[in-house]
Amino acid sequence: MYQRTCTALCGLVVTCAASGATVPFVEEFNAGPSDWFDAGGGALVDWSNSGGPDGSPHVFTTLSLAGATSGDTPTLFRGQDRFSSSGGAFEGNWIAEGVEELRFFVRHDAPFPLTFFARCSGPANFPGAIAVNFVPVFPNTWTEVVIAIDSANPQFVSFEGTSFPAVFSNVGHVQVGVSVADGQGGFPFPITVDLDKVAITDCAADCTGRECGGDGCGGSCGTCALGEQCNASGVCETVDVTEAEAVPAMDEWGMFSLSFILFIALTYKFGTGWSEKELF
Ligand SMILES: [Ca+2]
Repeated sequence: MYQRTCTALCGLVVTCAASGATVPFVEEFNAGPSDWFDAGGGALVDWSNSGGPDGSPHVFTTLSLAGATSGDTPTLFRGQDRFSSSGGAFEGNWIAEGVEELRFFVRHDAPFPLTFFARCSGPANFPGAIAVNFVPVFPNTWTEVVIAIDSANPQFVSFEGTSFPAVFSNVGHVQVGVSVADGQGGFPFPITVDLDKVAITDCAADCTGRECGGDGCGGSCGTCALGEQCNASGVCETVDVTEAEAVPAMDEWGMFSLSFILFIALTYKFGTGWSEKELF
C-alpha cells in the first residue's frame, strides 16, 4: 500500500485514498454495479438486487454470439481503474500485497456450456495475463471460477508478450469473458451472463483429498448427502442412526460420560491455554 498526494485546484495539498489493492476483498455488488462496465466499456453492467449464488444482488450483461466465430474471446465485464470499479479495490501490486487467488461466480443461460476466462492487465490494458477456466460452466448454474495467482498456474495461457511479474506488480484492469467454442459462433439468441462475488484472497484454498468441510480459506470443499457427516479428514461418512437415536436417552451413565468429557475439555483448556474462541 502506498499513498500519493494530489494538488487540488485551490492549491491545497490533500492526501488521496490509499491506492493499493484491498486484500482480501469481495465485490458483492450489494448496492449497484460498483462501477463495473460492459463489453464495450461504454456503459455500466446491469444490476439485479437479488438472485446471486446466495440470493444476494449481482450484475449481469448480454452476450451475443450472432457475429462471433470459434476462438473469439469477447470480454463481458470490466473492472478497471479508469472507471473506479469497486472503489479501486483490485488495483495495485498483487505480488507485493500477497494476492493468492482471483475468484468469481458466473452463471449463464446459453443452451450449451461456456468456457470463461479472466484477464488482468496494467492501466494501459495491454499487455495482460489471460487465465482460462478449462472446466466449462453449465447453463443456469452459479459456478465459482478460481484462479491461483501463481506463475506456475497452467490456467495462464498467455501473457501477451510480457511476464507474470510485469502484469501482477501493477494490476489496473480485471476483466471476465468467454472463449467461443466450435459450433457456438452464430448462435442467434441473446445470452444473459451473471457475475457475483469477484474476490481477491490472501490465502490459497486446498481441497486436495477433501470432499466436504472447510477449504482453509473460509470456503467449502463441498457438502455431504443427507444421512452423512463430514469427518476431520474432509470425507463424508454415513451417520450411525442407532447411535444417534440413543443420545437423547440421557441416563446416569450418559450424565457421567458428559461430566467426564467436560472435565477432560476443561483440563485441556487450562493445561494448554486454549482461548475462549477456540473452545466455543
Ligand atoms: Ca452479491
